[in-house]
Amino acid sequence: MKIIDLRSDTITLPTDEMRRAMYEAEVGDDVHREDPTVNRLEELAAEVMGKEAALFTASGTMSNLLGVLASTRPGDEIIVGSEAHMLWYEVGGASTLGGVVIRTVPNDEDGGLDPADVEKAIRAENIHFPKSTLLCLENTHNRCGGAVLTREYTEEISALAHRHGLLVHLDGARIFNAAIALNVAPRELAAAVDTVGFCLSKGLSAPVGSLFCGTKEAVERARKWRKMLGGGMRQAGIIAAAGIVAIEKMVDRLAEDHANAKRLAEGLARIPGFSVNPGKVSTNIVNFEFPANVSDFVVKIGERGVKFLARGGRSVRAVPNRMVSAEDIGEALERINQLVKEAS
Ligand code: TLP
Repeated sequence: MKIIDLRSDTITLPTDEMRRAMYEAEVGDDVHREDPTVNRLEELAAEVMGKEAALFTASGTMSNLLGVLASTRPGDEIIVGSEAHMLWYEVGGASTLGGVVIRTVPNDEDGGLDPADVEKAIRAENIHFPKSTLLCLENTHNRCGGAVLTREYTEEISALAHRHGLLVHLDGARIFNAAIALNVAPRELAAAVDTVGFCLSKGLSAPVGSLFCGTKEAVERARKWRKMLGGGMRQAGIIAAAGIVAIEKMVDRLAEDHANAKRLAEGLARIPGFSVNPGKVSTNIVNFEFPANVSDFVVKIGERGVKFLARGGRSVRAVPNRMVSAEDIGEALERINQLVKEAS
């Protein structure tokens, strides 16, 4: 039985071309900035995001943490969406290691924040208050089903933050998915923000890594923090080499994942009892609810070789990725149909 793994795009394995590039990578000690492959990856990332500089980091979590550390001081307050990955899944690093207060404003279902809510959350100067110094955005938005933020929206909300003296960090773990969905260059989606992190090891299929991008000054501050966190790596060109292939060769194919996500959502919508809105699926993430009469859906369908991520209650997440073909989506739907028939 073929395993169809839809838990996340993080499960994608490196391509043969990546493995060859890793084998052949020219390397040096990156703490001394002597790894030519890391340097090339960082230059490429800065160029693609339209920023002055970039830093290779271990993970998306580290890039987001560096976004906080590079732009705030302990005791500051950061404004984050109520559904943000930074709030839910990053172990509270911003408050534990950055010493900042995390203030949430509600995310709408399209991953955005109401400018009026953000404005209300920004603190006035008052002896009793922490200082609001950073607004955090997410594009695409993980918990909001891969929703995309447009360039126009990002500009509007960033201008508001800047007017009040805040900096803006964008969790762009899947910014290439947003760029493909909107048919714009990623640098357009990052133009208005001060710092942006993006991942190599999700849909782009590299084995490890993320890039933190911003001004030279912000990236130098982040470089020092990365060292303190134990993230100064030595011959990191071995993994950076795969990242270069990811950026140069793997972006356009994300459209296939988006088409498969749509196909999956449309198929699920036709199965009695499933609740999903295919019209809301714009990238590679599908959030759906399974029928009330199928208990333990994720476990049972997992036993039939289709892996999903349980989100709590009857809510489930699927993330089509390079390891899953259009035929696999059809096969997954067939196995789900069968399970539902047996349950009713
Ligand atoms: N998300 C993972 C899990 O942590 C849930 C996934 O499978 O989707 N920002 C966003 C928007 C993310 O989705 C993720 C990873 C990260 C940051 C963190 O990236 P890593 O896993 O590289 O630390």
